[in-house]
Amino acid sequence: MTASTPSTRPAPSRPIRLYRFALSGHCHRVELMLHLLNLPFEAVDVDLPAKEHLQPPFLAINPFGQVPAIDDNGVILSDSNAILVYLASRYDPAGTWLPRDPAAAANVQRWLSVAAGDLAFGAAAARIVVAFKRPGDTVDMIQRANQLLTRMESHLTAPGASAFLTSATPTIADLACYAYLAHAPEGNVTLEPYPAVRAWLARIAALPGFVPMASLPCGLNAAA
Ligand SMILES: N[C@@H](CCC(=O)N[C@@H](CS)C(=O)NCC(=O)O)C(=O)O
Repeated sequence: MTASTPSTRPAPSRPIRLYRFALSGHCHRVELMLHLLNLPFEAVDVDLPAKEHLQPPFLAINPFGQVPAIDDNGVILSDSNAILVYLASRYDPAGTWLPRDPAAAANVQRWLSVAAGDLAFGAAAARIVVAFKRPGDTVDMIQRANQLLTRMESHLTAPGASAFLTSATPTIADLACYAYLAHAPEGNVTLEPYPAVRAWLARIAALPGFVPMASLPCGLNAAA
């Protein structure tokens, strides 16, 4: 491409179908990526309380019976982090959201693993118990969430720390970690002791095209 060639970004030939549950942080990270990349999509709400995700039509899309999943003109994918990798690789050829440099890509992957590990079993799990009245003892979950938040606070305030988790510009690592931390108070996890984490969350929320996940009036967000 020469300097005079207009830059063209690949676009789907038809809107991407996103199977989601609107109160799921796993789904939110995918929906956020679609918005930030300005990709056309249609949301298909899967009724988790009615167990629609365990019925044959949805199991044909994701045999694991979980949202999110996408159908991009016949490319059917599930697992939120895998979908983020796909969308960034397919529709962001500049590599802004998923760098190609080996070390930079590995640093992004490291945070995707955090999102699927400490975050999922900590803050996200506590929110599920509190918000959706699932059985479970939140003590260990909240402790795990605070351990992660303490580590993130150190990471974001270390000498030479960047504005986002892995670089000066946001990547899919930031999107994967955003929703369940922004909504951690709904699971009785306070963000009060973590000013750098709160500032990082605010930087993500200020990105052009950002869309929030709906807040739930539970946990620390419950009306006093
Ligand atoms: N590893 C999966 C986890 C997705 C997940 O846990 N989805 C939840 C909603 S937040 C779900 O579909 N739960 C239904 C179930 O597991 O029965 C991902 O990253 O997409």
